[in-house]
Amino acid sequence: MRARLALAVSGVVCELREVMLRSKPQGLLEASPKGTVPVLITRHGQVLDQSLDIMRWALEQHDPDHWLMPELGSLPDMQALIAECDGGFKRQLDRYKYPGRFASERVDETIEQNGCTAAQFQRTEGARFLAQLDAQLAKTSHLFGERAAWADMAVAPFVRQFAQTDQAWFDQQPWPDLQRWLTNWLASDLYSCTMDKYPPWVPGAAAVRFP
Ligand SMILES: N[C@@H](CCC(=O)N[C@@H](CS)C(=O)NCC(=O)O)C(=O)O
Repeated sequence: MRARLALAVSGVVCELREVMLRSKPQGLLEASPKGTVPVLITRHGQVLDQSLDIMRWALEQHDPDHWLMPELGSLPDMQALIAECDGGFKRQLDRYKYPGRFASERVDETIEQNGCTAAQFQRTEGARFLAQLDAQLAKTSHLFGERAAWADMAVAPFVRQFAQTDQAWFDQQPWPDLQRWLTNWLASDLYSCTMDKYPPWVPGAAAVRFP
């Protein structure tokens, strides 16, 4: 989603190959043995296999909406917020969303004493980052000013996942500005274009252009 957002806004056209994670094409694993998506191969053969690197690369080619030049703060400020998202918050999101996958992790005694599940504990931890975003969004309509920038687009997909894990709970939280920001993003054309579905790529398939 992150890669598609940046490619879409930049207008840098690529050949899109949809991957089913349970059946990864050999070419994907040859390009990037870690086998995660997204992967972007530039026309010079450079392999980018981190979504943030792909975003950055696309925006460095063409950044018509100035996502790399926020209205408030700087590029390093945005990077610091994205690092918080990709560090602690993503870890909490994964454990909240997929508690079964992390069931073998040691459950801290304090969680047990407080009578909450490990998933609820992670939700509470993740909520601190979301409250921080809400406070930032109370000042301006986007994270770094009145217009969207790179940090909004890098963080929003994970906030969406967190919200959708228990939408009723998320809707009840005292985060009106975060809720407004997420709702507006989910209603945007940019978001819709990242949600378009494509058939899984198979060798010899006709090239699919994106955006
Ligand atoms: N840090 C990487 C994480 C990429 C990642 O974990 N992608 C997931 C899908 S969203 C994946 O490919 N998982 C591999 C799998 O499930 O086999 C990035 O931001 O690009």
